[in-house]
Amino acid sequence: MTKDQLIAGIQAGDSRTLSKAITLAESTLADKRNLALEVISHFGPQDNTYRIGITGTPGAGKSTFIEAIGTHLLQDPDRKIAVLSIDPSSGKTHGSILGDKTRMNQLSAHPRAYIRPSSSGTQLGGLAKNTRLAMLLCEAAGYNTILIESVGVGQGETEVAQLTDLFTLILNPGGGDELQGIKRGIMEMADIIVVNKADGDAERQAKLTAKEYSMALHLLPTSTKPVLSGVEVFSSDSNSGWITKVITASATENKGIDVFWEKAFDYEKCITQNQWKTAHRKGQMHYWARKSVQDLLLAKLEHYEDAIAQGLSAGKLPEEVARDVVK
Ligand SMILES: Nc1nc2c(ncn2[C@@H]2O[C@H](COP(=O)(O)OP(=O)(O)O)[C@@H](O)[C@H]2O)c(=O)[nH]1
Ligand SMILES: [Mg+2]
Repeated sequence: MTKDQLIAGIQAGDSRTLSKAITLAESTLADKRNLALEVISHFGPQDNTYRIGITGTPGAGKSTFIEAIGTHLLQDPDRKIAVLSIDPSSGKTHGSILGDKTRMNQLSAHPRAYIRPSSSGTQLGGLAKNTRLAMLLCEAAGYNTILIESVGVGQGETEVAQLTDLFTLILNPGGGDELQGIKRGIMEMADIIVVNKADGDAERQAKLTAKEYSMALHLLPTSTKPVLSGVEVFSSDSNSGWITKVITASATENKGIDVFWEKAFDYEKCITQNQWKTAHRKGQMHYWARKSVQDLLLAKLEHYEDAIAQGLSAGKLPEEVARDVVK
C-alpha cells in the first residue's frame, strides 16, 4: 500500500488498513517503519482522546474487565474503542492471545471496537514503543478511547504509564499476598485501583481488601516518585490534583463497572481542567524522544568497535579511547 492509500484508509476508519499500518509500524525494517511514521505525522496529535492503561498480574481479570467496561462504554454512540495489549507472554503461548479474544467476545464483534494483541517476538521495551505507535494510528482512525492491557510484572508495567492518561491497577481479593506480589512502585502510580472478582463468597473479602489498600495508600510517602531511566514518571501525586480511588468490581457479573467509569470521567475532568493532561502528554513525548535517541545511540555503538580495538592496540587507556572515538 502507498502512503496515500494508507492515509485514505485510516481517514475512512477502515480497520484492515489500520491493521496494515500497525504492522508497518512494528516492522524492524526502516523503510516500512518510516512509512508508518509518515502516516502518523500526517494526522498530527489527537488531543481529544482518552488513553487508559489496565495493569495487573496474569489472571487478575484484565481482559474480562476490559470486555465489561468496553461494552458498557459503547452504549454511547460517540465512542470508538481500541484495545491494545502489551503482554510479553502472548508471543510464546498462543493461548494467551486466543484467551484474550474469547474473553472479549462482545467487544471483538462490535463495529465500533478494534482489538489488537501485541506482536510476538519483540522485546518488552520495543513492545511498549510499538504499542504507542499502534495507539497513535488507532486515534488517527477515529478511535477516541484507547484501552491498553499490560501485565504488571517485570519492567514493562511502568512504561504503560508513559503511554496513558489514566493508570488503572487490577487486583484481586486477599490483601496481604497481593501487596507483596505487586511492586510498591506500581501501586503508587495507580490513579484507580480496582479490586476485581468481588462476587460470590469473595465479595466481602474484596471490600476488606479495598479498605486495606486505601489505608496502605495513605501511608505511602507522597514525595517518592518512581523513576524510570532517569526520567520522572508522572504519577497520581499532587501534580495531577487527583487522589487515587480504590473500588471493588466484578467483571463477570458486571458490578462496579458504572462506578469505574464515574471515577474515570471524574479523573479526566480533573486533569483536563487543571491542564495536567496536556502537561502529562508533553512529558511522555519527552520520555519517548529520549528513549528513541538512546536506542539509536546504542545501535551506533557497534560502529565504534573497530576504533575501540585500534585505540586499545595503540596502547591507549579505555578512557582515552572513548574520548578519541566519540568526538
Ligand atoms: N469470579 C470472577 N472471575 C473473574 C472475574 N474476572 C475475571 N475472572 C476470571 O479470571 C480468569 C482470568 O481472567 P482474564 O481476564 O483472562 O485475566 P487477565 O490475565 O488479567 O487478562 C478467567 O477465568 C476469568 O473468567 C470476576 O470479576 N469474577
Ligand atoms: Mg488478558
